[in-house]
Amino acid sequence: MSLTSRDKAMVRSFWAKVSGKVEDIGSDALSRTLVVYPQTKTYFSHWKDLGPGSAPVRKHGKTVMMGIGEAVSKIDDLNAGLLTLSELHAFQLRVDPANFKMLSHNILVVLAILFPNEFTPEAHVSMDKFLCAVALALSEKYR
Ligand code: HNI
Repeated sequence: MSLTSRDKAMVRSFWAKVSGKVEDIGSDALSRTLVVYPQTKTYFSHWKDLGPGSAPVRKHGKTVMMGIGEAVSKIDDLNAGLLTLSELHAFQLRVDPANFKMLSHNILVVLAILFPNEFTPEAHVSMDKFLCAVALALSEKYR
């Protein structure tokens, strides 16, 4: 299930269309993740307000999506490109890698809602594969 050159081209061109909205995408995706999979809240219990669209959720949602943008730029070698982030999530934050799938799912849902015209079936397939590859690269340091 590796990314083909067509997938990579699709991800890059889709990202170019949506990356100006990283804060909205990240805020909505993280808000949904915390509501739909409430077990994810344990990692953010130090925040004052975990409600949808709250200030910390917006801020962190943007941070996560900037990480996704970084991954787009390192799409040819995600394992090397995301090494530091993988170490952070594995050893310091101790995030169970199962959570990456939940967030990825919500990122896709939000992209479909916010960009119905750009989110073609082809863009959907390639973004899904890309987010899976990102999750795998982030899980690399757990083993
Ligand atoms: Ni994640 C911090 C990127 C998934 C919990 N995370 C970050 C940072 C980036 C980032 C970037 C900031 C790093 C720094 O400070 O140097 N996280 C990503 C990406 C994904 C992801 C690209 C996957 C798509 N993170 C998750 C998931 C969880 C998660 C699924 C838990 C459910 N991340 C955290 C926590 C922090 C964090 C917790 C620290 C935040 C804080 O403010 O304490």
